[in-house]
Amino acid sequence: MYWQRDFECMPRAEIEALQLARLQKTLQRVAAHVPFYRNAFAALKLDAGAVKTLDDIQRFPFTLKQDLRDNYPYGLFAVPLREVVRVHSSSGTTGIATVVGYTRNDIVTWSDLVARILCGAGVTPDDVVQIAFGYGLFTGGFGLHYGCERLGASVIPISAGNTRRQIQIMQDFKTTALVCTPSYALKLADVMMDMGINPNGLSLRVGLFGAEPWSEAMRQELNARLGIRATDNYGLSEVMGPGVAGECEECNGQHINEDHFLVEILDPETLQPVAPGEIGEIVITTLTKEAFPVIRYRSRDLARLLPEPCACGRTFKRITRLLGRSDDMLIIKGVNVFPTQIESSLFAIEGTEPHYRLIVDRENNEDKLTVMVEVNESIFSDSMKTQKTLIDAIRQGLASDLGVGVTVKLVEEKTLERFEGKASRVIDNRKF
Ligand code: DLL
Repeated sequence: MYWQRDFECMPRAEIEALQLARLQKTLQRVAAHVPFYRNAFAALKLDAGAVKTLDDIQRFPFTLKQDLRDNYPYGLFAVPLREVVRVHSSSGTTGIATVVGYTRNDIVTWSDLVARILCGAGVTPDDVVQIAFGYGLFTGGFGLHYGCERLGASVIPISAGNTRRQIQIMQDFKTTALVCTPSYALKLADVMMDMGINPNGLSLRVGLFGAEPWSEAMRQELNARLGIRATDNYGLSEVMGPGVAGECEECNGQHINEDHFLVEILDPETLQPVAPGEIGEIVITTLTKEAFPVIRYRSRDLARLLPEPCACGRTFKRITRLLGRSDDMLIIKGVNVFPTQIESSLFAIEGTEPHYRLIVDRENNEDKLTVMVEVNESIFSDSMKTQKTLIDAIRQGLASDLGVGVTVKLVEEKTLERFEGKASRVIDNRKF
């Protein structure tokens, strides 16, 4: 099922022609209206009007999160504030917030792009969609909300938190689609169990999860525990919010809304394109944004393009699920480790629960990674010998999957903090 078939299934040559026309327009608009871009282009003697091919984008400078901060709050807006109808902001964990704006047209586009993602995941106007993303400056709640209304589904704008009430409402209002972070979906599944509610007795059938990295193993867990088909969707506030890319019912990679975003996958070191299908950083240029266009925004997110066409009929390129942000990558004794890799390995081990924490220390000039993982009641109260066997299994599993030795600590079920928004599972105590 498609929301805007003419675009979503456009022949490749037409997509690229449309991208080029929109890119030319965007470059000219930012050069005319945003001093930051005008100056950056002038410094490199770039003529925004002289772009002839999509590859010409490679000559243009990058935009970094720091550039958004330096121009806080409205310095990169390409329209006067009177044309802006919505402002969102991402606080991040460090530094000042970044602020983004939307014109009335931007909101219409955004709603359509999110509707595409919902539709691709199998949501229809008959669905009752519970949005458990926070509503506020975060783009997740409002972004999904407008997309759902655009699609014509019935929206329950419950926002994040108040987990028992979420479940009560899910039961009473016959929610069929759940929208939240994958870690919150896991918490909902746990609390359902505590409340003695069998998810099979609910009406839930599909999950749209995003806003944080998660593993394929976590998808299988959520599918099994909630009786749903869990789909992945990707976006970032600097570029728009949710609606940049999302999975179709094939659940095998996220289609990029390429008529609105030009995506490059670059080697984060050399900043040159990686070979097709290799992992690299997602760099995005918006092609239609009015209030807040960005040129070559360095997301720091790592993924690879899936070159094969998708069975769903969409012609938009797909990215794999995200490996994570390059900032989240842990370097342990020189080995690069992503938290999602650890998650996948833990899932493969019988007896562990899908709740874990990663703690990194430096002792005697050596990195030390401690994996704290919850284990089920019976193992936790079992003999030292059983626990030691499990610890060894986890250590060996991680050593062979990651190529790095770790310390494993088993903790009792339900002792690690649960998340209602984006999970934060890594504590890095190293001083750099
Ligand atoms: O998280 C937008 C969003 C809301 C996307 C709801 C999907 C659903 P930010 O708060 O600006 O915006 O955070 C963006 O979150 O750069 C990624 O690192 C991460 N992220 C978003 N979606 C995914 C995903 C929203 N599906 C940052 N998988 C991005 C992995 C994701 N990471």
